[in-house]
Amino acid sequence: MVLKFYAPQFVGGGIAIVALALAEKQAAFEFVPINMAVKEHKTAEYMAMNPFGQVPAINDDGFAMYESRAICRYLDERFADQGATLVPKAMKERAVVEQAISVESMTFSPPLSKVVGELVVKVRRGLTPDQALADEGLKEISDKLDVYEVILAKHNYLAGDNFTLADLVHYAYAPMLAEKGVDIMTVKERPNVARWWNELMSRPTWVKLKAEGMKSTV
Ligand SMILES: N[C@@H](CCC(=O)N[C@@H](CS)C(=O)NCC(=O)O)C(=O)O
Repeated sequence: MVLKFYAPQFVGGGIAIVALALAEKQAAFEFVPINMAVKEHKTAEYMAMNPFGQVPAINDDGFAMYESRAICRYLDERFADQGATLVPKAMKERAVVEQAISVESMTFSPPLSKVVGELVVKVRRGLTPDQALADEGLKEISDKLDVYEVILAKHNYLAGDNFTLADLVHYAYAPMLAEKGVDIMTVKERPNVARWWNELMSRPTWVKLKAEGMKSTV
């Protein structure tokens, strides 16, 4: 049975990175749209796959899992012989990728998702954003990006000269801010971050996903 991908028709957050990983792996899958407005992610059937009642989730012939980064790692092994290699097999190369993913999930994403919560989600819901909270988050991200600038001066991508899952996880939130006119990724003070980010934003799989949205491949 073909792998099922459960998510709303929205390219953002963990949903975006799983959708992009599927595209990078050239994986066959069925997209199952989840309507969050009517709480389809809280039904007993859905929560049997993800007891946290959150999107995204996958079901690979009876093997269900959630947590976007964990799903991406699974997809990389599940479709090992096709598409891009997201996590290298060699121990030290893999360790460097995992190191960069830890930085993203522990220190980059938390302030970024806080800023997205204020400047994107609240605005979408007609609520007033807390600008002080957003500014605090932006300062934290800016400090991280200063270090990314040092790293990206040494090699093309975050974990070496190849695109890996370490880069892919960064598609979760930063594009959502850019769509609201908040540019933190391509400022001229960080030319290597800007080069890296512009390259990520023009990666063909991403351009296609943004243009076409989520679509089954079977
Ligand atoms: N760490 C999880 C986060 C999942 C998550 O926060 N999903 C949000 C949408 S982006 C959600 O389902 N929110 C609805 C809810 O929590 O009820 C992942 O990376 O998959």
